[in-house]
Amino acid sequence: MLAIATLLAALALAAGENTNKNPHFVPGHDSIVHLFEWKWNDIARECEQFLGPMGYGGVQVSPLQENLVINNRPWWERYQPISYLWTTRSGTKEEFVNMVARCNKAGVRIYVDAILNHMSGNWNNAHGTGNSRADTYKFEYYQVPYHQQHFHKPCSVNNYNDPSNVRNCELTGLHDLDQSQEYVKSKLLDFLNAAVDAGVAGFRIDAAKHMWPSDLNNIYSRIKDLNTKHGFPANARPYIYQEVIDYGNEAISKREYNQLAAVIEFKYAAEISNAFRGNNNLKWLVNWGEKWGLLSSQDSLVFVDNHDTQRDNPNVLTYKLSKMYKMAVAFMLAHPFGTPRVMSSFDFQSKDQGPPQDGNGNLVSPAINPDGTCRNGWICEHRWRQIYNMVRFRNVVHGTTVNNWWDNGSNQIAFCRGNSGFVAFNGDQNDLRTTLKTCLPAGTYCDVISGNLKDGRCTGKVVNVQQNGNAYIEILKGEEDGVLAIHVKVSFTADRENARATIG
Ligand code: LAG
Ligand code: CA
Repeated sequence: MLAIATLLAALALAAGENTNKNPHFVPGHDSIVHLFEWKWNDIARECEQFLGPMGYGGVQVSPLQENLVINNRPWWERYQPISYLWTTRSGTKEEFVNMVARCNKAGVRIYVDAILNHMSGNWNNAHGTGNSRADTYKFEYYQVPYHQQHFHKPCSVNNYNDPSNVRNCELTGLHDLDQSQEYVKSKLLDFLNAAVDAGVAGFRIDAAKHMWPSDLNNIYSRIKDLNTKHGFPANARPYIYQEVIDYGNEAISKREYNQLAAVIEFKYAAEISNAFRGNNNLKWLVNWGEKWGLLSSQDSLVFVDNHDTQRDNPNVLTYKLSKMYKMAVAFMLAHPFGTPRVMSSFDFQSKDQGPPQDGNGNLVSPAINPDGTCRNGWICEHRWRQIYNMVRFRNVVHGTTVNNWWDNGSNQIAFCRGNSGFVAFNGDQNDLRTTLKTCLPAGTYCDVISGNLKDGRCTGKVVNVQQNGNAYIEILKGEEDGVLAIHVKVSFTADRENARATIG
């Protein structure tokens, strides 16, 4: 009996059940989309109408906790908490609870962006999106309540060679909570546990680098198991991914945090943008993963751009450089490394510009065009065919490895995912026209980057795989996209006489 119990425990650990590293996707679903600044009601509808059917695994939502109202309503006001009430521009508590239930039912998990490090900066007449008040200069947050003694003495984070400075001082003037105090921990835990009760699957931990790993470890260990009423298995721990920006040149390392939970891999994002911008040959991606200094796959939440880097970091690819961006995102989704997060942005011209809103500061909902894309200022990268079809690809090839890597010695690369999928990239300034091994059964396949299968035919490129698994692959330098992807769920049977579409 004991042996069986030990074995079961070991299996659970291997599957990530008892760690904070399992995203708890519903089978047939994968990848997280960050619906930055979306309203809860709109997310609920998106889960039912688009994300669930397309096989997305989850949504990272904007912060749930009440924030300070700031003039001109920049997006970043949401990173200045004033209380733990669930009232924000995204909606009310009731709307949040309703959204989580509807998304779970649609097979889509919800992850909350949790701000545990700090409250607001100093502002006159501070009031919140739920009408809470604060005297920020006196560190009085009446609703929580927090008083001056719950915060570190103010000093500025200004020395990234000094862990105490980074963790005990104020990040850009934001009042820094002292998580070593039991009172502070209990307030944070009440907030996190209420979200677990509502059915969320986990949390992004904002500014994790600015908190002590020992304090975080204590907090994580006291979060409840996920709510079985929302379809989670018994004893399931929340998925936790920590924001630890580590490009390798500071005193604090991501390796102090991956013991506790998953970590957001900023080095992954930096290297991917660098390569797909043409600053590093794509052929080097042959050994993409830990050999590049990344954490292990299970420990890594991976991404191309996020809401900060798309504004602050000129080296990062974003929707604004769409051809290279789509190639980078397609590579992330095609490659098995890490848990991918797709960014879904609103259009912006300047760093501070807030999300689409009306004259009263209410968020404006995205509207959907006939072709499925968004308008009203919302970019909705997650609704771009080249991106949602690669989420589907990832689901279809789930459980396979990268095999039959091919490259031309520079920026044309291709690989198989088992015998289920094949993908090719052309990052060179010349055409790719060559016969490659696709590893797929003979048949006719639709390239899911240039089109879809519609009414029994491909709206984009057609790829004919021969009996030996080879196919002629063409990606011309001037094409809209530099990727081609095929998989077994968008194909015709090999017998052309009764060509029947498989849409599975
Ligand atoms: C994060 N991760 O650690 C978020 O991803 C990032 O978006 C947050 O910064 C930051 N940490 C704090 O949660 C954002 C903006 C900042 C903004 C801050 C607070 O990038 O620009 O600071 O949210 O709203 C703003 C002003 C500062 C000012 C500060 C305090 O830009 O000049 O000192 O507010 O009032
Ligand atoms: Ca801190």
